[in-house]
Amino acid sequence: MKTITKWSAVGLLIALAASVYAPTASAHGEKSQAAFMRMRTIHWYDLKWSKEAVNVNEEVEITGKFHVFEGWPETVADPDDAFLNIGIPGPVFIRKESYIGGQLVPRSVRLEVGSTYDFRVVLKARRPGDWHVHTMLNVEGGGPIIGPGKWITINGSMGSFTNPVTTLTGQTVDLENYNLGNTYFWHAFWYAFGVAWMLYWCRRPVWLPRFLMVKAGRTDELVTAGDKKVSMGFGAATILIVVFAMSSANNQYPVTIPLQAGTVRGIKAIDMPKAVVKVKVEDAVYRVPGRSMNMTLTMTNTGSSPVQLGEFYTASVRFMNASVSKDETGYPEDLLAEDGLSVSDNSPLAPGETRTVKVQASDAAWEVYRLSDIIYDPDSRFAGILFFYDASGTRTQTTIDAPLIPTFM
Ligand SMILES: [Cu+2]
Repeated sequence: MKTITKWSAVGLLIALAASVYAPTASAHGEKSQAAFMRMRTIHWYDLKWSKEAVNVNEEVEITGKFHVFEGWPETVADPDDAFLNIGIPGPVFIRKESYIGGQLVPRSVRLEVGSTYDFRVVLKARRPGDWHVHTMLNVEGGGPIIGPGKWITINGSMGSFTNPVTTLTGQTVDLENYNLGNTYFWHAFWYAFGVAWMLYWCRRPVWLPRFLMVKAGRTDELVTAGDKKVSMGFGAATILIVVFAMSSANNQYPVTIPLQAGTVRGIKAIDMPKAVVKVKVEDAVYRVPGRSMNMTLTMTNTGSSPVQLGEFYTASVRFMNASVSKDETGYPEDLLAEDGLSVSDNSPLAPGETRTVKVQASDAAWEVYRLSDIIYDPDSRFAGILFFYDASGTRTQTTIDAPLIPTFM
């Protein structure tokens, strides 16, 4: 008995503690996805957010580029049917516009593996709060591919939100409440109609007397001539109301179109210049447990100006070499390793020169975003982008891809 009391008390304490301790989620879905899939599907880069705080009804623009990695995983369907989405907890923003390659993309698109695209999404603030906004790509047969998320604050009150749209019939409506009254009316109307039908019969005793009369063979007496008339009335009224309401809807909205759908093909990719710096990954390892990965790279500069390695990007995390490049886009702090990239010899690589260097990408993000969990993946290969800069700041990029081997000792 005493033990039961004791354990009940412990249980109560745990329940209490659980109700008090509610950590706020700072990433939303991507951490739990397989690390090698995050590294080997979409590379988001050059992201920019026009604002970090807005009022209700104001717009935020997210622009950037994404590269569809050549070594797309077998377990994710090719992005033949993909949709450029935004990851937010419900419509706290509405999406006004989204573009890929300058084309408006309200529908699914076909993307080519290996291509790079630019995108632009215009959001309009709706619900006050601090929201973690991700760009993401939904791939049919593959699920959501989540890009980096940034916290954006919305101030004001949701009551003032409006969403005006002008139709081709010249009428301006507010989509926030357009047709709401009409929907309420017709659902309430038919609900009341059904209730009236039930009330008509429930005025009289419903169960036992009727049951006994049916048993006694007096079924016919249960439905009177008046009942039959009322039933015919209900039947006729239903059909008449449907027909008249339909024709009045047709009169009031003479121009209507079907839902517009269908995958958009022929999305324009960016004409990417050939990689100026050729990179061979000699080996790539990471320590288990640990917060960094180490690569041995053989780099050859085939360009015409000396370059230095400034950044390594993989799975939304940017490892920067602070002496070469700095972020000026307000990149999400938890994904930005401002000086997370160290290179054994990062002196300018002259045109024509080949050099083998040791590169370490190190940051808490490696563990926080569970890239270290590649140890659990059935394909221990990584991919990412290296960004090189010449003295004038001109950037070139090279995609790398190689096995990633764990070290334990
Ligand atoms: Cu998030």
